[in-house]
Amino acid sequence: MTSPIEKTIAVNQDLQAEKKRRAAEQRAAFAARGTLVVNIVSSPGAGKTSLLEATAKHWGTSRRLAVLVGDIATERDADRLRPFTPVVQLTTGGACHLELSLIQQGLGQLPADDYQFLFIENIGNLVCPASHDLAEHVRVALLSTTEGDDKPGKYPKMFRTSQALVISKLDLLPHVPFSVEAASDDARQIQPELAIFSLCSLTGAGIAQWCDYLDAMREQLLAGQSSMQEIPPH
Ligand SMILES: Nc1nc2c(ncn2[C@@H]2O[C@H](COP(=O)(O)OP(=O)(O)OP(=O)(O)O)[C@@H](O)[C@H]2O)c(=O)[nH]1
Ligand SMILES: [Mg+2]
Repeated sequence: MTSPIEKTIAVNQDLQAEKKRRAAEQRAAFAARGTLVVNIVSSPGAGKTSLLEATAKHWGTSRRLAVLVGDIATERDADRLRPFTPVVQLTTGGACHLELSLIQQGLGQLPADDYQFLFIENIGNLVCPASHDLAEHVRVALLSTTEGDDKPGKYPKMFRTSQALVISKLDLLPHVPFSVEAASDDARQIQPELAIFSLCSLTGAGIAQWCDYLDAMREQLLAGQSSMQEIPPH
């Protein structure tokens, strides 16, 4: 006879398997439409919205992009992004991460479904969002120079499950004790394959290289390269 604990474990495993299946299905649907989905994660205030503003400004009308932006409360980030791109604000009312079901609701509120790039700005938090697959093709961890270069090792799951690390607020380097090399080495100890960029969203320094990376990732997606499917386990 199975014990209640065994039953609970079995139900949990079924739920996890179902979530995984749904995320894989949605990821394939995005790929079939030619949409590269980029999930940006960071602590609060690291510069996610600023990076999206800078990205949208850099590309202007040359790319079709849209943003689903998550927050616990307010439409403030959507208000900031609206002059540059179609955007839907997702508010969780308290939850510390976005889930795929909310992403799918947000998709229905976007004015089109043929974007080249769909950005998801996750809730500011280096812990919970690491455990939720939002059907993204690329997970980007953003770390700002004001947070300290020791953070990758302290929040390993976030960096292990990401494909790219963006070090932001580069303009503040002269004023803060932060080593780009130390942060990069720490992150690569956890995830050796990480692509790493340093930039400043306010001046635009490094934004062109970041945008080139996104273009290259979309090219890989369109070419159906298997590496795109290799999302590290969440
Ligand atoms: N000096 C400097 N400030 C920046 C840079 N990027 C963002 N900021 C500032 O950092 C603050 C937070 O930036 P946001 O873009 O709102 O950060 P966020 O990660 O979207 O914040 P949440 O959505 O609340 O988690 C703002 O005052 C920005 O102007 C940068 O490259 N350099
Ligand atoms: Mg924001």
